[in-house]
This record gives sequence, structure tokens and C-alpha cells, in this order.
Amino acid sequence: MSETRRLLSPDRLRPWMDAAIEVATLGGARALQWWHKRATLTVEQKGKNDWVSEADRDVERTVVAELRRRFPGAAFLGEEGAKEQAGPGQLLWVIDPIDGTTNFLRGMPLFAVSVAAVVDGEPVVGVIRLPLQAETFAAARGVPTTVNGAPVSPSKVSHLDEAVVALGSNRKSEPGPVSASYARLIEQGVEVRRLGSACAATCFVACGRVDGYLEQHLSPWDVAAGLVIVEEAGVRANDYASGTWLSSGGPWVCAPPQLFEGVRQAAGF
Ligand code: LIP
Repeated sequence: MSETRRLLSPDRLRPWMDAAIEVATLGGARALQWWHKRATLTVEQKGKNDWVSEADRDVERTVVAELRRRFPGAAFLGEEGAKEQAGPGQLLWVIDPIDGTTNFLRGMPLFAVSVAAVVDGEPVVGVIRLPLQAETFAAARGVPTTVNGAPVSPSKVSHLDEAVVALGSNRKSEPGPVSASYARLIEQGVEVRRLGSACAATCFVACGRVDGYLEQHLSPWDVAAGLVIVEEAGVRANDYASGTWLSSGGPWVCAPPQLFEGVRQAAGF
């Protein structure tokens, strides 16, 4: 652990978390404005079934501008824009302006604004705003996870054949491993959900709405905040934030401790 990271006590991280809560809420309000006029949006294709619109860009600009005003020395990594690198001990904000863009554009009422603080490659603050549900999940290292300020706890389900597990997939991952993990889950009697937002699904693991989440490949902005939110809620996760995760992303799996090994084996990574 770097000296900088060692000095980042919960008391030092709380002001960052409070700022992230305010800014994610601001971003969420902006996203809701676009939600109500999404029929007017021009949609562009970034790749197969991978979409972006002015709404994603506008929310990211809003979130980055406000965080830059409050943290002038920070670096920024966002899905739709900023791709800055942080130096040793430098604060890096990792942002997904609208996670679940396909849901958003198709009118499916589940999407999220995600804001994470990362130091020396380690996520230390995570905030995810679900604007339509008016819910804000927040945590920091040493600061337990809350939703709208209330403590959360993951599920106590202890057998896979009683579990509900969310699964995500996208064109960055080969269909074979995805359908294989799906097959392994349903063979063990698991109820599978496909929610279309990695951030929302990860928050649902933290508060026990689902008993696990897995996706073969996700980008850093899809996971950085959720990783802190689930770990500070007592959920186990794979070693996602290692190596070159900030530039290449990777596989993501998380579940309560009593189910983690079963869900990880079903995921196959
Ligand atoms: C999406 C994730 C989803 C994944 C999609 C995409 P986006 O994030 O939430 O789980 O399957 O490919 O990564 O692009 O809407 O921010």
C-alpha cells in the first residue's frame, strides 16, 4: 500500500464521498431531464449494440466540470470523454455518466450515474445514483455502504438453488463463455436476471436484492464505484482492480461470502 493510500483514512475519504454524492445527484437530475425528452435525442452507434447520445455526453460534461471545480488537481477517466492518466498519489475520478445507455434510450427504467475516486490504481470511494429510483448508494474505504444514508446488507441466501443472480453480457465478450455461465447457473437452479446496467446490478448485490452479479468483460467505469460499494457492504468480489484494469477492463463477479465460490465457478473466471 502506498504511503498516500495509507494516509487516506475514512475521515479523509468522507469529504470526497460527500462531494461525489452531491455531484452524482446533480448528474442524475441532468439525466432525468434528458430521460423525459429522450425521443428528441440523436443516437450514434459506437459499436454493435453499443450506443451513445448527447445525453451521455452532457451528463459527463456536467459531472466532470463540477468535480474539476471542487478538485482542481484531480485527473479524470470517463466513458464518453476524458481519458487522463493519474500520477502516483494523484486523485483520479472515474465516471460513467449513464450506465445502462441501451435501457435509457429504449425507455427501460433502470440506469445509473457512477462516480468513483481512485488513488494509485485502487478504488477508494464509490457512489452510484439511480435517478428514477431516487436512490444513492455510497461507500468509501472504512466507511460502510449506505443507500440514501441508511445502512445496507447483502442477502443471507446460502444455496444456489434458492439464489437470484444477475448476469450481464456485451459484444466485448465471446458468446460461448456467456451462454456457458448462464447454463451453469440455471443447471444449479439459479433464477437469472439480465438487468442491462452493471452499476445497478452491482448495487442490488450490496443490498440483497440479488445474490450475485457476473459479466465476462466490463470497462473500468462500469465497475470502479460498485466495487467499493459491494466490498464495504461485506460482499466478496474478484480481483478486478488489478494490473491494467484502468485501460483494459476485465471480468467482474461479486456475491455474498457464502455464495461467492459457487457464483464464481458458474462464471468460469
Ligand atoms: C453497459 C453495462 C452493461 C453491459 C453493457 C455496457 P453502458 O454500460 O451496464 O452491463 O452489458 O455492455 O457496458 O455502456 O450502458 O455504460
